[in-house]
Amino acid sequence: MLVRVFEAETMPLALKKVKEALGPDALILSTRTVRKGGLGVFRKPICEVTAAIDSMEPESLKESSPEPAEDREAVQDELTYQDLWKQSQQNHSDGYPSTNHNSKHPDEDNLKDVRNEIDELKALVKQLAKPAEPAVPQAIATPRPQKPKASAEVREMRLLQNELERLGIGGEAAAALEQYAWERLSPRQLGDPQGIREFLAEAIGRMIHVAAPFQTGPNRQKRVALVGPTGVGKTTTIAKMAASQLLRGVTGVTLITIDTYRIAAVEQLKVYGEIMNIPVEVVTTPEQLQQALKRHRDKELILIDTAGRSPRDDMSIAELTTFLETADTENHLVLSATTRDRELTDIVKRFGRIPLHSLVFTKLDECEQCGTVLNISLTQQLPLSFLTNGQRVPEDLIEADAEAITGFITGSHREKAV
Ligand SMILES: Nc1nc2c(ncn2[C@@H]2O[C@H](COP(=O)(O)OP(=O)(O)OP(=O)(O)O)[C@@H](O)[C@H]2O)c(=O)[nH]1
Ligand SMILES: [Mg+2]
Repeated sequence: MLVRVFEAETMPLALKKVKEALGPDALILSTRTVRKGGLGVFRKPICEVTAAIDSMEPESLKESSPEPAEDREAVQDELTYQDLWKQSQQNHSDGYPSTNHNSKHPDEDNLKDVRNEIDELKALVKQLAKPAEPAVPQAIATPRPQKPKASAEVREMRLLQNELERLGIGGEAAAALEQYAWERLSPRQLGDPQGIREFLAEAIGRMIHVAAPFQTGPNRQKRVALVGPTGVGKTTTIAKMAASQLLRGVTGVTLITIDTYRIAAVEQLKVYGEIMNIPVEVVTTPEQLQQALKRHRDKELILIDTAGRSPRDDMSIAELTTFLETADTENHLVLSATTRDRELTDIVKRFGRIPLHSLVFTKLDECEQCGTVLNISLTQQLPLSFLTNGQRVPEDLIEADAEAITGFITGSHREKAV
């Protein structure tokens, strides 16, 4: 096992050094911050990473056949960072370093290597003799972290990071995409705006998690409830869902509202019911809901509208939870894509006491950036079931489909619409 200590000004840079020197399979043994140079608190903090690698994968390194000299430069451009690392190891395994090997005796290099290794081992022993430094973040301490290896300070990633920022993709989603790019793309691809856009379209498509479409049938009733904050578009989305199912030939659709607070809200749903010629039930207690469900037990699809609740009103969310528990519904949380990520996270947390099936994002037409759809779905680990992008019923409803959502996130749906 080869053990080495790496130092850098920041942890991501130290990890980058590890990756470059030992490759992607390096095992991180420890990380810590030490102060070097200067006096007391003025000493500069340095990140120190001790990493090890089991072997240098000699078999995989020998796989590629030598290319003609004139092609080498072009091929080099296409290599990922991982490939470049493997190539550098191959140079070493040949026994002749790629530069200066004519001017020095090979033994001189070997001797230097041995000295370096002794120095590194000494440093490691010294470090192990000290009391362990606490609080190494788990993501860094684990050998194969899923989260960022790439960092804001890595120059080659700047273009990708700017694009992520432009699309409103942040947090975990951005970190995962950066890492994926770091592992897959060559420096040339990372520097090509068109290549970055194509990469993102493909990678986002893979990351998006969509809920299965409605499955209804004569003997398989589906009960769907829309819950969420006030004014996000629940009632409009219910109407869009009902209309689109009717257009697909689903015959038995019933709307139920448990929006017991406002006459106007009940009227809004009744108007939609009349236009579509489908029954609308208004219930004010869980018992009434049970009776309504019984009356419509032959229907294929029951869509339940609920009153918007403030995420701060725990009582009202608890009351809604009780209501829905008795009805065995599939609960979709409706969120406006115009809300900020931090607020959305809080809303999902507060509505999370209701067993949530998926997320519906509305008002995508009002957003400059739609990255929030990916950010929230990923961090909250909830699939997407529908998106809406306008007030028209039923046209402005998009059944969640990874390609369509990717189009909204990357903005390519706008290019297509032009
Ligand atoms: N731009 C845009 N407006 C929408 C969209 N969906 C709904 N709306 C509008 O948002 C407003 C509120 O819609 P509602 O369906 O009444 O919202 P709600 O969630 O039922 O509201 P409450 O019942 O009061 O909680 C209406 O003016 C809708 O036309 C959308 O996708 N885009
Ligand atoms: Mg409503």
